[in-house]
Amino acid sequence: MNVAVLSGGVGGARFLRGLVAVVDPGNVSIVGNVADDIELLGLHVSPDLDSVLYTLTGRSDEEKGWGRADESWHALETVSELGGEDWFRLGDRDLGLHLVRTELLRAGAPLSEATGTIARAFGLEAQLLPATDDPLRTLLETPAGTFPFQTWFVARGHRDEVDAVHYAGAPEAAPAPGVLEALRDADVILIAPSTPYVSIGPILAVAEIRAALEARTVPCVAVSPLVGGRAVKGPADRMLERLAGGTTPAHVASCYLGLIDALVLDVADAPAELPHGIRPVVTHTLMTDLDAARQLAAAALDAAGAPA
Ligand code: FO1
Repeated sequence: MNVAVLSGGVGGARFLRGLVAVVDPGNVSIVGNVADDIELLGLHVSPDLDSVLYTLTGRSDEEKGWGRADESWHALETVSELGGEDWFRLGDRDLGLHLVRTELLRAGAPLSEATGTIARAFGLEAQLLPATDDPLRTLLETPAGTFPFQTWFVARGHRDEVDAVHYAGAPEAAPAPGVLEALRDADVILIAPSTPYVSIGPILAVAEIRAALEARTVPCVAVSPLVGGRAVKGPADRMLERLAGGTTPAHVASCYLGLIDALVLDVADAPAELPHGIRPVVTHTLMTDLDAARQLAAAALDAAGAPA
């Protein structure tokens, strides 16, 4: 059974770790968000792809959910001493990956090729695909101004309320090689429990990816990132409140109209009435450990009529 998953960073990575425990990782294709990528200290950083890569290859910092386990920060200390940009914390081990990725990109490789090279070297069994090789960036319009994603999220601690989200570059962005094939060959398509506006939204802003989902002939199931109307971590609840008008499962589903057949939601959010015939599937969605993530992935596959 082939499974294609649209995924953001931390929450998506945790879900994917459960998924590859219940289906053959070789049959899993991950379409990852790249709209919060950032150029920093001359390096190209792809936080969401890296969170997935580190998590699935056992290298991630479990507590933070991003960056490497057993990390040290000597390079960043030097950056600070020299008055360089140190607000976005790049650890020594993490920096090694950014050096290699940036070198590959400078030599002319598209991001998808660089990602494939790095993923193979790290022993990733699933296929990790950036949604696009083209420049695609999330911009947050707030009362304090319009900010690139990491400026809003990290530098400003996502304190500013968001009035609108823009995906710069989306009209010109084409799916990266392999993305449409993965969606076409999938028996099931899943949308990971990532923030709809800033993690999944940019992937769906690539017109050919959205069209592929609209034209799907196989089930597509999304997993809500909310538990009891609250985000487990991050700004998903505040964004849904402000941009969709609330944080019920119906508000989450409204982000995926025409794209999903079922929404997996937490017991704390049940019962739920969903629009457009989207089927609610109620389970425990909090991924406290690997077993919980495995059960959530199994529930999503079950909801798609494709039990693991
Ligand atoms: N998140 C933070 O809150 N602060 C950081 O300094 C930070 C650095 C960082 C470095 C590499 C990386 O891959 C991720 C990093 N993140 C950091 C997480 C990142 O901002 C978010 O996880 C995603 O972009 C949101 O999905």
